[in-house]
Amino acid sequence: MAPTVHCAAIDLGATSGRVVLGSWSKRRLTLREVHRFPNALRSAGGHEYWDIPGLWSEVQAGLRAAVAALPRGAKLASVGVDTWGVDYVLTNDAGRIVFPTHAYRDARTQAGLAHLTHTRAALDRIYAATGIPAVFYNSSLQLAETVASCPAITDLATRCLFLPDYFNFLLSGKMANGLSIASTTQLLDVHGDDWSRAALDYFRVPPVWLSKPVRSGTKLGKVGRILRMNRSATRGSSGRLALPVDPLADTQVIAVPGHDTTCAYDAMPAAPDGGDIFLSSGTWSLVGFESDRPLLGAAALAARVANDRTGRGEYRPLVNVIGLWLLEGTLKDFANRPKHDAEWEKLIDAASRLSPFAFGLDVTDSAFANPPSMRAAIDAQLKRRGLQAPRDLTGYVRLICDSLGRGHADVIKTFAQLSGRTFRRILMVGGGSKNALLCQATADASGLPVHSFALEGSVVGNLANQLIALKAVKSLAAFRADLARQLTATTYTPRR
Ligand code: LFR
Repeated sequence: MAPTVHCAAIDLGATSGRVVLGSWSKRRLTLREVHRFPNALRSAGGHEYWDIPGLWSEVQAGLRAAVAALPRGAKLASVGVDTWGVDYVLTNDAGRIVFPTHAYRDARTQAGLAHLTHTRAALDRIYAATGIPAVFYNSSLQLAETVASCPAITDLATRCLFLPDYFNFLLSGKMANGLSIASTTQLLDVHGDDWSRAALDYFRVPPVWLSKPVRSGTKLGKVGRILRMNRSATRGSSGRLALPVDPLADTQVIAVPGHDTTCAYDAMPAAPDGGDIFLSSGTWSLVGFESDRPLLGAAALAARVANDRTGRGEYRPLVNVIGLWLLEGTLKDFANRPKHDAEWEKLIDAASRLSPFAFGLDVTDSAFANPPSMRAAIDAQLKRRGLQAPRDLTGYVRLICDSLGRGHADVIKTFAQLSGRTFRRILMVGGGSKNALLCQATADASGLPVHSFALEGSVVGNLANQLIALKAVKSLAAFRADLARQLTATTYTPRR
């Protein structure tokens, strides 16, 4: 019988991160969350940043916890990192950070975004070259702003490592850009698997900062070497320096799809006939499908279709809907965020019992990107439209979930029109797949059944890609078939 294979998934999200030990045995995946920690934007001087060293210390704590959770005598075969898209670390050749990492919600890209969207020819050219629409968070706009506002950076930096690339480097000592995360930048050639010269030139990004992206499954090196450098030696009673044992010395660092959304999509127990639309519901709602060709042209650009790539190079046209960021922001304003599942259920239940509003929010409103108060931003939109704001938190929850459901349905309709496909089911993973109101609203608005898997999709996809690289699983299709047998879906049937 094949031995159990143990892998660790490091999954960093904008609001929380986790390290999960995955154990694969008899074609079943067992998950054990060994470390979870909050993540947040850090503001200083009117800008937004990420605490990269802080995240690294959480990653290390998580790896130690994963090792501690292994059955006696077992080894950790590999580790893989996925993160949110677009953000990056600029380093020199030695890997030293030479510029602080801004968070993608920093308003610094607004001027570049306005310039690009008002220059029709450039907008069309960049979309034709990269398949990525102009959105405030794109790495392209962020890098352009960095180079323009701090020109000395072109002397200081020699490498641009996107977040999964950077953590892979800390773990393995190897610098590499990964394909799936590269496809979120608006700098990758949509027709190939290398950087787009046209886009690099337009945004003035030094090409030497980037290397040809590697595919998912690439083995980057062993964890041990770099962690050994980081472990602090302790002085024993004899006065001699003693290094703790290194249980990770044989652990491979495997490049999984570095983009969390790609991992989440890989975890979908999809039918092979292409009739499934995917919804990864978290901070963002990511609505898309898998395809062997990109969706390009004026209509796709107008619909803000992003032609992200899988770790294998295929396409997954997708639209970002604002997602649970709307709800999270509103909960913050009410200082009343549910603390555990039972409290969440109570709130969602109460909101489900309200009668629906006669109107929805325009979820594409750019005022929702990073407002000081989400509730105030919602109220301002409603006021502009001559509509009454909800009376209490329950009312906001109802309005937000129904509006997101409508937002999901609009995207699905556009995808059906643009691709000529007929979608038969919506597969849903991520935090929002536990939200019955959101699932039902999505089914009702789209007229399609929602199969919700209450699954941490990114973690599962991350582990799947490690298992494939380790040859413990034959292919993604084989993994999905096994996973489909293991999972039970809650199905929400459209009510009208
Ligand atoms: C989700 C996600 C989205 C990306 C957004 C910003 O976590 O990765 O796919 O568009 O974050 O990076």
